[in-house]
Amino acid sequence: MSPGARARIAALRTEIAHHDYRYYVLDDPEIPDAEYDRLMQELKALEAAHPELVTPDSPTQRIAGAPSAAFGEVVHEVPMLSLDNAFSDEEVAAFDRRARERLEQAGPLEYWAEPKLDGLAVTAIYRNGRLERAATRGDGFKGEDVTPNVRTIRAFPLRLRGKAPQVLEVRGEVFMPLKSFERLNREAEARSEKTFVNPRNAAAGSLRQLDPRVTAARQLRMYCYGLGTVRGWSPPGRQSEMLEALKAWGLPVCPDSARVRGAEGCLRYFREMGERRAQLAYQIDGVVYKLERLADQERLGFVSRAPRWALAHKFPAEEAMTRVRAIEWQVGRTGAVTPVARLEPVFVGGVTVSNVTLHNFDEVQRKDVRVGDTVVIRRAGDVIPELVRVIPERRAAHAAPVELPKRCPVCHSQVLKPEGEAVARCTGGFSCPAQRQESIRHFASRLAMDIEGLGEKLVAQLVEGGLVRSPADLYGLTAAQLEGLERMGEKSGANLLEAIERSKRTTLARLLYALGIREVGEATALALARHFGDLDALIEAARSDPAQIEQVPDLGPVVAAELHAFFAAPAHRELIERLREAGVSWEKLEPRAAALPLAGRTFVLTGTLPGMTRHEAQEALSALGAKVAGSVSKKTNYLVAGEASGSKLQKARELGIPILDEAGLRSLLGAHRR
Ligand code: D41
Repeated sequence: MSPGARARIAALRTEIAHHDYRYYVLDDPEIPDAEYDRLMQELKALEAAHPELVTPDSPTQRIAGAPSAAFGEVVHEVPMLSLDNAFSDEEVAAFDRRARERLEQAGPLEYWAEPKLDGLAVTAIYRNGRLERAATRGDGFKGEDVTPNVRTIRAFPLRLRGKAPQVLEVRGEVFMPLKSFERLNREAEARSEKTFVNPRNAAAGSLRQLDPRVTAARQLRMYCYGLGTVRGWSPPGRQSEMLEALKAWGLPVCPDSARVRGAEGCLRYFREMGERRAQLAYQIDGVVYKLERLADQERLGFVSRAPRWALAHKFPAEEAMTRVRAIEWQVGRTGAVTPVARLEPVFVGGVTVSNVTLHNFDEVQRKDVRVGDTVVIRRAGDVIPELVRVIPERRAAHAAPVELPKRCPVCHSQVLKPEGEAVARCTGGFSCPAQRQESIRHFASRLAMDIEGLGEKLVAQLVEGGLVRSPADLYGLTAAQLEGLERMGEKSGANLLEAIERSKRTTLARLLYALGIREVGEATALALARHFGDLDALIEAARSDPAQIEQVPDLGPVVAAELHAFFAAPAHRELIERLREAGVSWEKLEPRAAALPLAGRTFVLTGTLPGMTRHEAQEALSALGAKVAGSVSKKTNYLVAGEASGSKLQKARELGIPILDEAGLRSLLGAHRR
């Protein structure tokens, strides 16, 4: 036996005991659940390889959850089982196959599928219809008596409706809806009190209160999913019927559960809930499948602590722990100097994350992120990964606070952060290669001059090689110059020159947007173009009478000031001259042209479009005057649905609202865009 294993086992046990204490006693976990699970898995594996080292006090030998001495102990007459976990489709298929084999069933089995609520399991005993006692699950055999607290939860009826059995023990999950959780944390923050890291800990913390009045104020909910001891009633033969009976007695059950067929039906339900997850009022961490027929459940029975007839299918963990390797500063098109944390790559929410933006220096200070820190990274759904918090317990003694660089990491010009503003900026302007590169990339981008094939890497090469300093230089590039670039063949060089040539015929709105004037997004550029009709009229107004710009619908003094400053700079006027000389041209419009083509129309976006970000779609639509709303209603004119569209798509179908895919959206935009 290796002495390393013995030491590691001891270290893991100590560490797990520490986290059990933080989690169960203090309600204040230090690390994400996935990290705790990893420690437990490692310990289990080591003990499996060295059975002689297993001791009765190892955390693997019990499910943690020592009842706190403050609460009375309740022994569960029928133990509260745990659930086996699956993390992949294959595991679900294997679960279904085993069940079919044991039941000797050839056809598909019926399952009851329900969301796996992220709360805490509670059991409640009704005697002759009255709530007598409620307890937490604890270790499955004994839990804590939380009767006075549970009595305050309005979701728990104090009396059952109708004719109730002599004894009815119901089991379910107590949880805190997301809205209540957010409100609780907002209020705690306002009072400078500690906040809860997630709704489950908030629910646990609220239920395990010595003062039930605190519980009463916390808006806890419960959904029932099972039974314990029952006397004077024979439960019906199906899971769904059993839940119907509970409902009839006035007990809350989850409305989002469904009957499904076979492993395929289970997996379809899993994906559907994955899509709906972000819109649910409560937090879930997966779904649970249960054999629908009670007779089948009884035949399968259970192994050690978990039934063979149920399975929890978990979503990939949304939070994971990793280390900050470095904090770097990136310089954007407008000179904004943005901190980015470089991470030890970590798998979270289904992807590997190695960078997260920290947005700005204030954010770095607020979160107090330092190089070398252990941090929690979160990636929920398709949302951009974020750094949630630092784990201060794991900080090295010598870690120094991050400072805002005094000089631009690219051009070494001064970095300034005006008082009261969050954004620090490089003052190098067009002399800064980073700003140059970003503004050229923006100039060429799809919604700007739309130069196909001029991507990030190519722009970097052109700028670094000194071939392009200003967007106008693009129009002077030659085949010979392009030939010298990496990965640039004769054909792709010719294609690029052709794309550059094509971009010369453009619209005023595109050109204005392409110039990258601060505060001038696509919608503003279009409004300006329509209002002024031509560039010279706009420049004249911006320079001599910026108040005229405020005449444009929806534009105010901020845009006016930015336009004034932009066109006052000789370098910018020279750029425009050079673009014109190179042959960039656009059609003059009648000033103050008619209302925008999509004015008065409301669009809703859902799911991901394959070739367009949500932001791009939104900008393009609002540039044409359309309103983009967040939810589908009778007032919605079109739903734009990408991949993985969920409940919005369903609702739009129900309401008979026209549905566009990306191609449909593009043709609609194309029909109106000049
Ligand atoms: O929503 C849940 N968290 C949930 C938990 C659920 N929907 N069903 C569950 N079913 C069971 C069995 C099958 C053992 C009656 C559960 C749990 N157990 C459970 N909760 C905590 C430990 C086990």
